[in-house]
Amino acid sequence: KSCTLIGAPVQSGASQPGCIMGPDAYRTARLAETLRDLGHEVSDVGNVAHGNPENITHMNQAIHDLPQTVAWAAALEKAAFDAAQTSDMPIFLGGDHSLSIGTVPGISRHWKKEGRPLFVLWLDAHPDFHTLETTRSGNLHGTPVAYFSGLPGFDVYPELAAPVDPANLCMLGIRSVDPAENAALAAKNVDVSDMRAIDEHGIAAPLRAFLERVRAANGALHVSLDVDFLEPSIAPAVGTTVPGGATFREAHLVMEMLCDAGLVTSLDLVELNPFLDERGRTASLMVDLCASLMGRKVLDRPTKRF
Ligand code: DIR
Ligand code: MN
Ligand code: MN
Ligand code: MN
Repeated sequence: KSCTLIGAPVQSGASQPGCIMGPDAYRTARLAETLRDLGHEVSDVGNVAHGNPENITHMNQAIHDLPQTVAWAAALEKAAFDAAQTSDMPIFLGGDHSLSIGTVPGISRHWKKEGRPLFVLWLDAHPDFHTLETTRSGNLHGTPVAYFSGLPGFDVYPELAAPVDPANLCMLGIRSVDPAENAALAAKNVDVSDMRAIDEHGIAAPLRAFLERVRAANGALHVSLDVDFLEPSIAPAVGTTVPGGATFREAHLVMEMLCDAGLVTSLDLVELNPFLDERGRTASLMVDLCASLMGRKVLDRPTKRF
């Protein structure tokens, strides 16, 4: 496959700085070389830059860095749309999760043009389903899914060319949900498997059911992988750790099943904060998960070629 690495050093959507270093941490952890060793053609197009932020305000006084986050969204929407024209697999190197305010709408615009519905797999401790009215933290990384799903109240974000149907979402790993998010997820009947459900049924069952829906609809599939999806003891480099996350094997199994399904068309790697890492272990784990998604197998590591 032709993979395009696109750096998105966004940190305006998070509460603490550090995600700005994410793209270079993935490069340092040899993401490009790892994917090339799996037989893929990889180009790293460097980091996206945003234009001048406009003077945008919102009634919700908790919100911080709205102008910069909107400027990132506009730049990343275009970068994502452009990359999707030429690449089999745009991979966005975050950056906090507010980058998906740009990447998912840009990817979705591309697939609308191609006449295929976009599905989104959200691997996260959090549903990121706040509107600008409901966010209490004011951290805009908590808003991308509500926005790109077309919920109202996002007049100051860029207009969506192709909202994602909430019926095309699947969330796995969820274990920290604010009351307003919970109400909105229920109202939209979003497919959420929280950690309690995963404990009981395993992580394969809900993923398999979702992948069958994607395949039946001839859908494209965007995967958004938040570091805090993972158990903090194996992935400490994230500002919003929540205990009880996906284990090493649960996370690799998700990636291996996604690889086998052959449906994934784009990927976000988000919320890595290298300032909080332990000698690059979280960055390396994220690279290894990406490798599993892109074809690395347990039984023939490391260089099976396709
Ligand atoms: C919390 C935490 N729901 C908030 N959100 C996220 O700030 O709105 N943490 N996305 O990663
Ligand atoms: Mn997130
Ligand atoms: Mn999260
Ligand atoms: Mn937050």
